[in-house]
Amino acid sequence: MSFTDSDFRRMKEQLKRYNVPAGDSLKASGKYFNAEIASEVHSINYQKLLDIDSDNELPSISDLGFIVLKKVISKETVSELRDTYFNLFSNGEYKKEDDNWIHIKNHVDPHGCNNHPAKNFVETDAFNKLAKSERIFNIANKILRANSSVLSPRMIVRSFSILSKRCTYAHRDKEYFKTINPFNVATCWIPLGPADEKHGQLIYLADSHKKENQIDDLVTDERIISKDLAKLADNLHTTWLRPIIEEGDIIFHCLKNIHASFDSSSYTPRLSIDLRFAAREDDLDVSWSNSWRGDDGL
Ligand SMILES: O=C(O)CCC(=O)C(=O)O
Repeated sequence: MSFTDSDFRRMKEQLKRYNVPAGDSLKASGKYFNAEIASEVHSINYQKLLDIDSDNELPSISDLGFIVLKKVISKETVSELRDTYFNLFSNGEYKKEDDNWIHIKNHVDPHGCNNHPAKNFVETDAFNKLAKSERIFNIANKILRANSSVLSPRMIVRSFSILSKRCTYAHRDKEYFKTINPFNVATCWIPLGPADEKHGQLIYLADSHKKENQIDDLVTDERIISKDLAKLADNLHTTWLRPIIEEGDIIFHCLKNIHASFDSSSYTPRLSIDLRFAAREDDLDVSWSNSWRGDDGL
């Protein structure tokens, strides 16, 4: 495939916006903020997790806020899912070059709305095979200390790049997923491909799940907490943590931890899915019983 001169001009213009001044690191909603690399207590190898017998020794997301599971998904599965997703677009929105998908232009419809293909992706066999895989359920059971955890039917897909108009604002999942026992529910975030400091990955506000009452007062009518990540961290006397995620790794986080993404500086899209697992059927949010659509308000 080849790019036109105007493609290159547009890309150069957009990349100029990302000349980060010294001392600053990342940008969210156009504003700079800093994030520390999350320490190793926040990550565990998939096989090691499975080998833990005693509940007391399992990592606890109600204590840690989030945990990265290493080496869960194969490179082939990631690549198959990326191909499945980007091939659903038929008007030149994405192009594959040297085995790498590149975002060329936005779809005419908003993400997952009207004829936007994101909502078809969650119905594909490839998507469902991964979301309902034994490996993911094994992790959910361990994290929730459950024998047979339950997957909420509403499963979300997101794709961000330098062409995205917004990122994910700071929020807690408990504002969206209503359950009688938030500690019996966990979100599983699965990046499909690059998810690092260039691609607007998920970041977590350290220990924010332990400041629940203080944070309850900050939640806006739109259910978000802030678009200004630096100010939020300062006000709560804490820091943003950026987990290191390699291809095949996934994250589980608790519903009370504040998390966000930040502006991508890449044309390679950050594709990801997020699932909700509950320890028991009764812990599910019944308003999440339908298939995801972009206009669900999430
Ligand atoms: O992928 C994102 O940017 C947001 C995901 C999220 O907020 C979640 O999984 O709870």
